[in-house]
Amino acid sequence: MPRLHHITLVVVLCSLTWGARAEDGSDGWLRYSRITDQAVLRQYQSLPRNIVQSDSSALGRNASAELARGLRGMLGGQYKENSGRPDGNAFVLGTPKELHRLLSGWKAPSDLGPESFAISRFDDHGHHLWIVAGDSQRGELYGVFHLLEQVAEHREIVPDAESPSAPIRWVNQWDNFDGSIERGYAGRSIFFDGGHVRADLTRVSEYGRLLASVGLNGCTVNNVNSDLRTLQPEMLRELARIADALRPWGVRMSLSVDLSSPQVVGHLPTFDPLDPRVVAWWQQKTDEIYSLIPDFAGYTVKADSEGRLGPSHYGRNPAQAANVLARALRPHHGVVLYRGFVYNQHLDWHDLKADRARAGYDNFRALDGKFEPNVVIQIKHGPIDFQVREPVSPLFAALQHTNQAVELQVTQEYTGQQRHMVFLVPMWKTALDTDMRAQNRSTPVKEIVEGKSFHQPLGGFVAVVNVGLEDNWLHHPMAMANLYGYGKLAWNPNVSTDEIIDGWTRLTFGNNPKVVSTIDDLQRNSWHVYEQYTGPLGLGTLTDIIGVHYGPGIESAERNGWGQWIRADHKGIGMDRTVATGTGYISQYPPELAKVYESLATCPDELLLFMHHVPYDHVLHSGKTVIQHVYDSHYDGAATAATYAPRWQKLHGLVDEERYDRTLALFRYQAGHALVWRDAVSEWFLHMSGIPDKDGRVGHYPDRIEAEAMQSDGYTPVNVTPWETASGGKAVVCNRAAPCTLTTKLDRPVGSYDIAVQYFDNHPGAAQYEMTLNGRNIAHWTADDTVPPAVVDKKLDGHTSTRFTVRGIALVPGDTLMLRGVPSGAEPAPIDYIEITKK
Ligand code: GCV
Repeated sequence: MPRLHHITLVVVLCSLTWGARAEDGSDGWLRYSRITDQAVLRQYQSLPRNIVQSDSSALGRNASAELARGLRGMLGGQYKENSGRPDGNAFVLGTPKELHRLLSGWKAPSDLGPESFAISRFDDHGHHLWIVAGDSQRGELYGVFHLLEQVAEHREIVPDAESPSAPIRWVNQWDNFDGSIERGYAGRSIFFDGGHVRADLTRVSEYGRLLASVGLNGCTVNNVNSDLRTLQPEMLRELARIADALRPWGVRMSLSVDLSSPQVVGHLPTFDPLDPRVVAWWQQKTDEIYSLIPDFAGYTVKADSEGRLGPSHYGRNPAQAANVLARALRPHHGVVLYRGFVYNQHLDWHDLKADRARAGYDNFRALDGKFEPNVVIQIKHGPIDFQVREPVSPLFAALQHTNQAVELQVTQEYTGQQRHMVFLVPMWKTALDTDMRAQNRSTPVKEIVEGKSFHQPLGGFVAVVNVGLEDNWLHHPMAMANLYGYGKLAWNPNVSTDEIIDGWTRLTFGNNPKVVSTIDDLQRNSWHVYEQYTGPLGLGTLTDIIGVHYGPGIESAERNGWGQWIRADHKGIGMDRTVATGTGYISQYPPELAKVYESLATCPDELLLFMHHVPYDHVLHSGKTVIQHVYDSHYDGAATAATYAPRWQKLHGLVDEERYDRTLALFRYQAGHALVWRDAVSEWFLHMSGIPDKDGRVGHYPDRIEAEAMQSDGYTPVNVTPWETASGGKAVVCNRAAPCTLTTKLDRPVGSYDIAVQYFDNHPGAAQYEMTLNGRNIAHWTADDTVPPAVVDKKLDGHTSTRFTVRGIALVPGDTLMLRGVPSGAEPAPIDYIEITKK
């Protein structure tokens, strides 16, 4: 090839490669991908190419740079940024004061509240201007992201103004200084490593940008189970670097602090919040923090909960503790987010009146009105702990003279840990829209936390996010919809689920109608589907609650002090929380709502077993019995999860390969794991109730061959615990260095079949599996997934059970199928069963 052509080809290839940048998910919903549709481009052709930034703060500069970056990415061409008076058509960014300096004739909108923005058109000396005005630079930045979102969704840019629902719109990260993340499922911490703040904080700044783009303004960067070194002077100096990285995005850093710090860090003989030395210590420590971090947002406090020390140690209450911190923060405009998650984890299971759900109300109700004005009680949306379904916490209606924030969880601790697709916005909206009827009037949770219902000055929204170092932040490409959706709801809790998911999909995967409608549909229903196969009727997630909270582990809920009981016996199931015969929890709700929950006639089916103990043959409003509902919902949910992969496959070629492949693999995994859930829960209920499934599915698996029933060379049977997480309660393992085999003769009629192998993928270890048919290799795979993620689990159980399916295999009677397992390290190539289904 002549040299010149060679060079040309290299240039062309380079630009092609550059144009088709790898879609690893790191841009989240801020992809700014080039618009190629000419009709769409035409609607933006009159947009200015000049950007005038009227102020020179870091935030202001970021706002104009972001506008240039976004428009350049989507529309192409160059954008000039400057700060002088516009000398042509331009975007002009600024606060009213700065804008007036440049454009004396421009009038600021009268209702530009805190952090709000207004986008308007203005003609000045014949120049057509788009003004992005923010009441502060933060508002300006929000206006820029809003404008860019319109373009990315191919919408017309129109004058618009928005303001946030509430001042607190924070995220919490449960990151530890060693770099691990409690309940984090996407790799290690972006903030910490090896006991220190990371040297490279690029990802932190990128995270700040993502948060700002959906209007979030605060980030607690360390675990609420706070490291006792957090407030040491040298650690604070390191932490200040994180605040520096977040500041240009208008995100203020806050820290989780342990209330024993005056003793541990300050070497005082006490941490009693009422001791004057302790009061002085908090004052001095807070001043020290502000000298390093002038915009420090405040403290997040977990105390007297799950082993953390707290004011109860000295017979003090949460208000006495919170107020000491609040008084120290107040001169600096900082706040205390004191968590309402205070409960006794050593409850007496034998006591039928004991009830963990009561704890929030019981601990805080009497303190209403006793907190300083810069204290906010941070309340998990349900009274237990982020289960797949809970009623809202009664504490929201009980605190009428205290600031409140609702705590949600983006990290999917009890909802599939970002290995299952579960779009949580519908769940959060159910909670936020719940009308608590406090004072016998409309008081939806969203309006309580916004401060509207009881006229509180502060309040808002917090979500535990736990992004990690993985490229795409949360592991599952679909999971970022939860972070985006959380931000949108915190900004405006009245925005609809449809609007949120549609916006996210367009920004994340583009505007192709087929792509948009497919992803929107998949996401929209995914919470309901997950609830169907993991814990219907208000039972909560039927997971291993004293372990990793991932796969099924039904009985783990019972007979311990944690109080996530389902109180199942051979006759019935459910927590009796009624006033009449139960724990009295229901009385914590305002009377109108309590009345609905107290009566079996009005209690909604989806919360029935949270509120009542009933026999298995109790008939629901739907007309089904409880037991049949449990069976049906598990079968229906797993069947719907099995449709995700084939529906996704219809998008092949319409979505970039990287995210397409990753999502497909996760959907296939989810389909298999939904079956693990389905079978474990249904079998367990069959065993407990003794009532058969009227459709004859539970306990009857005609297409299965148990591993322990196959002819073995080297494989030995083992009992699996809990028993319901393996078919027949047993599996086989290869406990020798050499490979083991299982062989069986098939007698299937001639036809095409899918052959699924249910096996266990332990972590660590990478066992190899091979399947042969009449000596011919038909499949080979490695068990090297991290399921459940980031947790070393050597056990065979509901977390590690998974499946591999080989499709479209032609069978005739008399075929010989052989499975060969090659153990690796701690992984003995375990197998549960094979299932052969006709295509
Ligand atoms: C950070 C649940 C989680 C814990 C978490 C706790 C909390 O119990 O399992 O990991 O601790 O909630 O919210 O404080």
